[in-house]
Amino acid sequence: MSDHAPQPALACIALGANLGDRAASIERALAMLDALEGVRILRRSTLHATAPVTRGHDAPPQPEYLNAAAAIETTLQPRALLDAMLAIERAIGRDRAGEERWGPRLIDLDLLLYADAVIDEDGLRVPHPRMHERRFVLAPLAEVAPNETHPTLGRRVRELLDAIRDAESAAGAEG
Ligand code: A4P
Ligand code: MG
Repeated sequence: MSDHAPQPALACIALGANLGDRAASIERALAMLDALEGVRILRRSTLHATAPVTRGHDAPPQPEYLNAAAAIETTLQPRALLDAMLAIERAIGRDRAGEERWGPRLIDLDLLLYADAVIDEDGLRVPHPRMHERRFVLAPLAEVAPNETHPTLGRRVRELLDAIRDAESAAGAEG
């Protein structure tokens, strides 16, 4: 009998852009993801216009972002998937050496979730360590994977998004 193909895993990816033709960069990144051997996009979100989040960071003023998310099925292992994502960022023209952290970018791809994996290695952390506190990540993600459970917080994506909304409206009510 021949080798079994590896069982595909469900993974979730965030996309963000705030320079250049942002929608085109996101569409191109999605097309390149789907074209990868061992990756199939199951669902993609709409494009969300979001104010740049720079809270707590000494960052210069930035243009508005477009953010999106995709749910994929993949036979790539997490490290190989992240490497492929970083290659897509480079292909779309992101020059990491020439940009500041938290600064504007042509395209940013973050690996949010990979099945129920919890990974904390050099250059690879899954779930993405800041995903649960970011509306610009969770709102698109909730369109494509509302019932995925964050493996360390034990809460579904839509519950994480609701928690942010509640916190924001409580803060708004305080004035
Ligand atoms: N890395 C480790 N784990 C991961 C992972 N799960 N996904 C490593 C992606 N990368 C991961 O990434 C730095 C290194 O993290 C990668 O080389 C990879 O080996 P990066 O994308 O260059 O770093 P960054 O994006 O400058 O910093 P950071 O902290 O990842 O920023 P974020 O979290 O990507 O946030 N506001 C709005 N409205 N919308 C946005 O999209 N994005 C950011 C950047 C800030 N504000 C924003 C938005
Ligand atoms: Mg990033």
